[in-house]
Order: sequence, then C-alpha cells, then structure tokens
Amino acid sequence: MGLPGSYPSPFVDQIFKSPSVSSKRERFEQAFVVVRQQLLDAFAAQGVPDDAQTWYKRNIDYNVPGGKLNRGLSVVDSVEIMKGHPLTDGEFFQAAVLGWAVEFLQAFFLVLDDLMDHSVTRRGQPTYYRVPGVGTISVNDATMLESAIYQLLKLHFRNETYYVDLIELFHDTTFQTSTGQLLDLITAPEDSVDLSKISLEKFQLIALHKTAYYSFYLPVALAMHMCQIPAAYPSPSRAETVYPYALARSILLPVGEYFQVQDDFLDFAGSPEKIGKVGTDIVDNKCSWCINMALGAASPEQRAILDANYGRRDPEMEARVKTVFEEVGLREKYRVYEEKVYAEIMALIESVPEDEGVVLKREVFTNFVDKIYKRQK
Ligand code: DMA
Ligand code: MG
Ligand code: MG
Ligand code: MG
Repeated sequence: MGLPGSYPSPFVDQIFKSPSVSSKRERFEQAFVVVRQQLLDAFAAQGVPDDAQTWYKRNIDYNVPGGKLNRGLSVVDSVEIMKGHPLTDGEFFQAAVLGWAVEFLQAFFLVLDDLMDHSVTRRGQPTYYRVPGVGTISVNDATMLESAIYQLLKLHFRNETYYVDLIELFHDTTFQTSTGQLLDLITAPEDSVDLSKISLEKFQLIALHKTAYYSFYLPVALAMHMCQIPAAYPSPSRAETVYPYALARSILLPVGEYFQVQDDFLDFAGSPEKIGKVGTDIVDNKCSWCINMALGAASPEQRAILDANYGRRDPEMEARVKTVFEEVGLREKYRVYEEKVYAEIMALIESVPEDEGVVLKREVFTNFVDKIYKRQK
C-alpha cells in the first residue's frame, strides 16, 4: 500500500498545515480523507475494474464518515490527555487512524445490524441495504469495511512494538460485539413473543457485549496502547500491582451500559429528525431497557396489552405499546435513571487513584462521559 508508515510524513504536513483546518473535529475529518484515499489506492492496485472501485468507494462514503464520531474522536482526545501535551501532527494523525479504524468497525457492525433489525433509516438516510441494487451485497460490503481496519493498522502501525496488541484488541472486541448481536437476536425471535423471557439481567448482558466493549473500552484501550501503557506495573505508593486496562474496563463498561439505555430510550422517545433513525425495538421484539421498565411497572391490564402487541410488525400494535410506555411514566423513570447512573459513574471515576503517576488520568473518562450525558441523538 501507498504511503510509508513513518511520521511525520510530508503528506501529514500538507494536510495539517492548511490554515483552513483548525478544530480537532476538522483535523480528524481531514485524516479520513487521507486514509480513505490510501484504501482506494490499495484497492485499485489490486487490479480490479472501475465498477468495483466505484462500488467500494460508495460503500466507504455511505457508511463510515456520517456519524457523531464520538468513538473515533475519543481515541484522539484520550491520547492527548494521557500524553499530557498538545499532539504533534504525526501523533495526531496516528491517533486519528486508530479513531477511524474504530469508525470502520462501527460501520461494519451497523451495516449488518440494520439488515438484521429491518431498520429503515440511519444517520438521516435510507439504511445501506435499502439502496437500490445493494440488498444482501451489503453483507459482503460489511466484511470489506472490517478488512479495511487491518489494512490501516498494517500501513500505519506495522513497525510499532504494540502492533500485535492493536490487532488482538480489534479481534477480541469484534468477537465480543458479535456475541452481543447474537444474544440480542436470539432473545428477540421474530415469530414467538414471550415477554416472560425478558429481564434486566439479559438486557445488561446484551448491552455489555454489543455496545460497551467496542464503543467505550476499545477507543480508550487503543489510546493506552499508543501511549505504550503496560498491562501491569507495580504501584509506586502501595504494595500492589496496577492493571490499568482492567481499571479502564471497570469504568468504561458501566458507561457502555448507560449508553445503551440511552439508545433504547431514544429508540422509543427520540425524534427521527434528531437521532437520524426510526426506532424498531418494539416491532423487533427486543429485550430493551424500555420494555424491561414497562414490565416492571405494568398493571395486569397493561401487561395484557404488552403481551398482545409487543414484537408485532404492525404500526397500530406498536402505538398501543407506546401508549403503555407513556402510561407507566417511562420518561420520568429515564430521567431518574440518568441522574442516578451519572452520579454513580462520576463516583467510580473519582475512585481512580491519581497519586501513583498513573498515566490513566480521570479526564480520559470524564471527557468520554461528557460526550454522552443527556444526549438527544
Ligand atoms: C446496535 O444495537 C449494536 C451494534 C453492535 C451495531 P442497536 O440495534 O440497538 O443499534 P441501533 O439502535 O443504532 O440500530
Ligand atoms: Mg439496530
Ligand atoms: Mg441491533
Ligand atoms: Mg437501538
């Protein structure tokens, strides 16, 4: 593949010295232009015909860049916080490559998720499988997005001591997420609705696997590897060993569960204009936070309505379920939940020892949580 992986490269200088590119988000988006071109050049170099190149380019452009970029930007933010100084252009670009690799992973999962969830819109546009001529080719397109992760890692990190750690982390995270998708799907069979199978424990297990690892632990762990934080080291102030990755997980996995509660609540209560997607959890028979809360608060009459109408592909039945959600006060329950979980997470973050020369600063976590607290999309 095209460019050398040593930094700073002339290409990076050319991108970042442009006076029009100033904010972190803009610089991050400029890095996308570079990595996208590298992927397209490598594809062309395989000798594939123009129509395949056009298809691959549309796949990337349709599915990768249009999201909130919370996950990708968090890699850059975390590297900057842990290094403790403004990043050089080379450092910024390398962190941005990892950030975009997370965004490619997300795109890979979303393309498949929308097909499996029968979702109609995503990021304010038709879901990719619904684009005329795409259909089930989207399954193959998803695998190409996944492969792009490893092409980018090879191109930009092949010579780093932590190259294998990055690859292993992406592989492990992919398996955890796929496990979550499996749990999510088999807990929600399309042809047999049985609300007695739904529980908060199941919701938590699904959320942990399908969302928390890839959305929260992965970006921070990538940044930690780039900052060469070891797996374990002796605490300078206590007679114990510090395991910084486990410490990061102990905070970020609960944040991921909180994020999935938000996602489930917005699936019910969010406006499609704001969240860019039309909710499908009710008709899909999903073990969402909302149905768990409603089941816990429903009267026998409301329970009967849920039993008769949940998980059916019918707008009127979906509306009846939503009415019960309103009647049991789901909005207020969510408001109370969000205040409580935010306070709990802040307390967890404050328990991180900061007196040990640990590079894992609390700000890595608060920065990430601030990105999602009270989010509307
Ligand atoms: C999506 O869960 C999880 C992954 C791994 C993409 P979801 O179906 O609730 O997401 P969305 O609401 O965005 O379709
Ligand atoms: Mg979905
Ligand atoms: Mg899903
Ligand atoms: Mg959802």
